[in-house]
Amino acid sequence: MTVSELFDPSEWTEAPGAQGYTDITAHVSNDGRIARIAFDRPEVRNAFRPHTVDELYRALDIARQDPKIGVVLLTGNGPSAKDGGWAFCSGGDQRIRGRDGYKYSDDETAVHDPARAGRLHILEVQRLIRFMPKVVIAVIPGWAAGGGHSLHIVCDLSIASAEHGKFKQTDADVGSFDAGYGSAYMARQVGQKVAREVFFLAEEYSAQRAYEMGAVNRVVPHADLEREAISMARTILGKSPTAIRMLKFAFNAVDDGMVGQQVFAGEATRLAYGTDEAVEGRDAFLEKRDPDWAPYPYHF
Ligand code: S0N
Repeated sequence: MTVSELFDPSEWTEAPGAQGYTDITAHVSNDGRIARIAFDRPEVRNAFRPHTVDELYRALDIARQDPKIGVVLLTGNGPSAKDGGWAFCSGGDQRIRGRDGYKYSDDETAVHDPARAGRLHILEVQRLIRFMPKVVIAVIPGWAAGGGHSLHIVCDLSIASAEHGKFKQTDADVGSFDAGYGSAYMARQVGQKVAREVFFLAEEYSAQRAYEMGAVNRVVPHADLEREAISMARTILGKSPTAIRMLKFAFNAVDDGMVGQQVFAGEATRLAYGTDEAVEGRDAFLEKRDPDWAPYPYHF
């Protein structure tokens, strides 16, 4: 079965656990170092329902915990068999939105679990992307709209199809609003005036315009999109994993307040644990003696 017209099956192996997914696909490059996770609902421009978000979170978290994976590509399969349209993601599935949020089932007679009603758990996916110690690249073959627009904004890098990459922040058209990373962080990327225009006017703009405003890193011919994304990933994989992780969290920290500081400091602590100095502290405690800090200077 063809996953997507842009998907090269010779590059990828199905990710562990991916057989059960219905709304996404998940693959790992043959060398195990890149994950490709894709929305797989092209007939609705890859809109997500709660079940899609559950699968997406699971696939991203598996990639986060896989020590070989250094880069995650997040994309949308296509084109739509209905009309040939391409999409990265068009946000929340409006067909199943109720007064208490998005429903798990579009069957009106189904019994809904009140504990799951109204959960805005796409925001949990945004935080997972933001805080995973790996580079996440949005690979945009078509529409990035609404909550799909926000997902690309929160990714570390974005690469878009020159022919089909299209952007539109429709939140205010349908009565929703991403008042966190989707808007405030976009303003950090492109400036307040431009971000406000994108949200307040909700006009379509091209991949080229997204590149000019600084929201997209590269615009490439449609047929080359995934090849270029893999090439970007391989360049990043040639760098020090620790350097990339520390850089990502350093870029985040300035906007993430004490949580950003906590994440960055957690990584610093991990590094510190590897020093002889930290080992001396632990050993002194376990050996019930005073630590000997003499070999460890106050660096200047
Ligand atoms: C993407 C658009 C611009 C594409 O236009 P185009 O190419 O003309 O295609 P269409 O003919 O419109 O669409 C093709 C088929 O796909 C269906 N469809 C498209 N998007 C959706 C969607 N989001 N939900 C359900 N169906 C969708 C069309 O209906 C059509 O189907 P048929 O052929 O059967 O008619 C255009 O489609 C568009 O504008 N789509 C809607 C974009 C949108 O408004 N999305 C929702 C925005 N809001 C969110 O995403 C909220 C996200 C969220 O969850 C969140 C985020 C932060 C804080 C809280 C939340 C929260 O949970 O609420």
